Amino acid sequence: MEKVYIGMGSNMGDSLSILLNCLREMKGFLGNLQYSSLWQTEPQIVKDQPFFLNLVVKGNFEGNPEKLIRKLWLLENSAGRDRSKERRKGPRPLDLDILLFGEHRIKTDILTIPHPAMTDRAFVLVPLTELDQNIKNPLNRKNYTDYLDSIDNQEFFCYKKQEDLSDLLQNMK
Ligand code: PH2
Ligand code: MG
Ligand code: MG
Repeated sequence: MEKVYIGMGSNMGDSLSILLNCLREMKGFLGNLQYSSLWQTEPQIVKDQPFFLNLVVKGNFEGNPEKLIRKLWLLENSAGRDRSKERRKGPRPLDLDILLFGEHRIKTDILTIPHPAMTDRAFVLVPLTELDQNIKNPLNRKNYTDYLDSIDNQEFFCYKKQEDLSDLLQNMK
């Protein structure tokens, strides 16, 4: 069993419902699921697209990283994502990225873990460090909170606090 961190994002369709549904589904294969607050974040890389909703979850996963990414792809698909029709780094109804898989360093055709871009993205680092102040980059032992200092301005706002998300999830049952 490994402790995994997954970045979640959406900026197409009813993003809040899509993310809540996805959280509910992930409880089926991630033990002791915990999540950050939900943040509204300025689009990065491709700037001319709507703001995103982003959060980070952590949980315990039984199986290898390929098994996990295949489960995440199924969830992306069921939220209406069609990679063949979308712009690279552009709008998407659901994006699920494995950020960390225990302390493993992984490079295969389909996966690079730790996620190579996470260290310069406030929309990942803010929710990640909200969940855990003390996690370190397995590549260099640097604490992820330290990367936040060197990030230039990226606008983001708290959209739902952790406790409000948990109320919303409770009410779905
Ligand atoms: N995802 C992207 C590109 N840009 N910007 C924000 N704020 N949040 C994202 O999740 C995001 C992005 C491609 O995956
Ligand atoms: Mg992504
Ligand atoms: Mg992705």
